[in-house]
Amino acid sequence: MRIDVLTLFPAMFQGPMTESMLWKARDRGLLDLRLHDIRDFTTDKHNTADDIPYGGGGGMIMKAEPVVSAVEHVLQDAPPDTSVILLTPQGRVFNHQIAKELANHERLVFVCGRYEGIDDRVRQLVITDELSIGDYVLTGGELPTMVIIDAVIRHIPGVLGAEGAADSDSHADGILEGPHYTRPPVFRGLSVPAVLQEGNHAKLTTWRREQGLRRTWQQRPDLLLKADLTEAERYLLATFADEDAQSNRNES
Ligand code: 4F9
Repeated sequence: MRIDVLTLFPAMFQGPMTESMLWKARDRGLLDLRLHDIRDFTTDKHNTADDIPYGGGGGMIMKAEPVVSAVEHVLQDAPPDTSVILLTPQGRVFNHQIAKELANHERLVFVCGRYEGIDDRVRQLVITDELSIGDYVLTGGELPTMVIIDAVIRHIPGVLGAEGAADSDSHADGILEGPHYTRPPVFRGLSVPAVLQEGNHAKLTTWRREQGLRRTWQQRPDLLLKADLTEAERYLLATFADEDAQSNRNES
C-alpha cells in the first residue's frame, strides 16, 4: 500500500513512522509511506501557507491553493478511486471497521490541517472522505493521521507476525477481548486462570469468548447493543446480570 501524507510538519512523523510495526511494514515493502511538505507547493516568495479568515474571527486559515496543488501532485499517477482523507473533528468517527475497509485500498492520501482550519474549497474540490478520531479538537491533523495509519496497516497481510492476528483484536467482532497472562503462574497472590494452563482447546475457546463478553458487559455495555451474539451468549449475559444482582444483595 502507498500512503501519501500532506502536512506542514513532516518532521512530526519521523519518530512514530520509523519505529516498531510501522517500520517493519516499510522494511518488508508492504508500506510505501511518502511525506510531502505543503510549504513546497506554495508559489509566493515568502512560502505563505496560511492567511487571515474572511469575515474575521481570529486565527489563521490554511490557504486552498498549496493544498490543492499538493493533492493534485500526488494524484498524478494514482488510480481514480484513491481516497483523499481530511482529518477533522467534523468527520465520520474512525473505528475498527473503517480501518479494515481502508486496508483494502492500494493508495491513500491524508491531508493534515493546521491552524484554525483549512479553506473550505479544499474540501469541496479534492477531499473524498472526512475522518475524526473522536469528539475533541487537536492542534492539527498529524496525530490523527498517525493513529489511522497505525490502525490500518495492522490489517495488511504480513504486517503482524501471526497471520490473522488482527481478527481476534478487541472490536474485531464488536466485543472486547478477554484478559491475557504470561509467566509467572502466581504474581502477588494472583493466579493465572487454570484453563489457560490445561491445554484443552475447546474449553479455552469457550472461556475466551465468555471472558470477552464479561469484559464488554462490564466496561462497554453500549457495544452489546450492536454485537452479533448467539442465543447462548445472550443467556450468558443474563447470568452476569444475575450474578451482579446477587452480589449487590450480599453487600447490603
Ligand atoms: C482531527 C481532531 C480528527 C479529531 C484536526 C484539529 C482533529 C483535528 N479528529 N483537530 N484539527
